[in-house]
Amino acid sequence: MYVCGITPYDATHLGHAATYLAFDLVHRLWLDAGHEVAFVENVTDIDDPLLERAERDGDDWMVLAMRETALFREDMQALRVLPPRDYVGAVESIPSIGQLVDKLLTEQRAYVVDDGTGDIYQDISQAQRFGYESGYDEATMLRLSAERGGDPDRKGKRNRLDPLLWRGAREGEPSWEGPRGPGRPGWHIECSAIILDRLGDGIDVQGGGSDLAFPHHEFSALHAETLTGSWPLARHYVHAGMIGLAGEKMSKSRGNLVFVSRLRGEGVDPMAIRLALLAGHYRADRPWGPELLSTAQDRLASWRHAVSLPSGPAAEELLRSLRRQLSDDLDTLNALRSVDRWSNMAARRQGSDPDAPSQVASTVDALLGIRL
Ligand code: 5CA
Ligand code: ZN
Repeated sequence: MYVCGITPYDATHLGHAATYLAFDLVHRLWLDAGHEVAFVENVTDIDDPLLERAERDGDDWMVLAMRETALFREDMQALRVLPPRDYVGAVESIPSIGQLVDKLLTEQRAYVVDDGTGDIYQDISQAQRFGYESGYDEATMLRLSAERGGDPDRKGKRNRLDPLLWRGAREGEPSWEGPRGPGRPGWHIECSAIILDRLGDGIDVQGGGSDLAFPHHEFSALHAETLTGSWPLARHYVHAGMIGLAGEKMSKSRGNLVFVSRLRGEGVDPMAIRLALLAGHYRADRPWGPELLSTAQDRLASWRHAVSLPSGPAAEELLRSLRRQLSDDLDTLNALRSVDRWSNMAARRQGSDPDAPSQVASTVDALLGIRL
């Protein structure tokens, strides 16, 4: 499983957290099923938004990236997201990215724009299966490309949607030795390179939020498939819904953010944050609100009370229900209700199994990542 990581120019907000929690449930379910899980995540520690933020705040981009990456890892740990096997940066992957871009150029699948910038693009007109990942039509692709970091109006490209593989060095921007001169990597090839290096082709899950369905996952897949000749890059492209605030997607560019670290700083139990985010279905776009958190706090308190009792109803049936519900497209809504039911019965002193409270606590911890 490969999950697209953060671009570390701002702290982890609840939208990021919700997306990583969804894939953490997949990770936990696979471990529970006895699989050995190869889980890799990147951190986009060089890209336009990071440089823009560093410039705006008079920060060193590298210091900004290191600081926000460290904070993200702390937040994930507090939320009990199991860490990836490999956590890989874009910068450390540059030598490998350079080799891949060189191969695409040599095979004439990519071209250098003829305007002295040194920018390199992949020529999508040669790709047979381009577009299968998102399934969007061309007009939608053009619109989303313009909104999400692409450059459909850039002069000198062969096709408007051609994705940037390598950006030639510009005055005042960091650069590294590259396939045809200095520069820095494009966004999508970063994830293709890390996937191919760490997992190989034919992964089970490529994950991220729904805003990555196009262009990012489409082009990461295209780059990798062109390089290996094997298709598809991932058996499942899995996209989590967007968390919103006051009717808009929570995003760094809109500035309507609720940060995990802020809530933690205010003394909110990270397990309540986790529970609040799991109370919606991972694929649904859904709003964040204070009532979500207070419901989760009450729920956490009643679960904690129930597992502190000397006995309760046998834990086996709850374990079976949780496995079944989570295996059904991560049906967390019903999974949480199952735990509610067990807790209510235990609180009413129904069931006399003295092992049940501790067994339920470990089950809820293992499958839902909630420490009671
Ligand atoms: N570094 C790239 C991926 S290679 C990137 O998209 N970084 S990010 O910091 O912008 O987003 C990190 C993850 O959080 C992505 O999977 C993105 O889809 C997800 N995400 C961003 N905003 C939200 C939101 N409001 N709700 C849910 N998930 C979100
Ligand atoms: Zn990615």
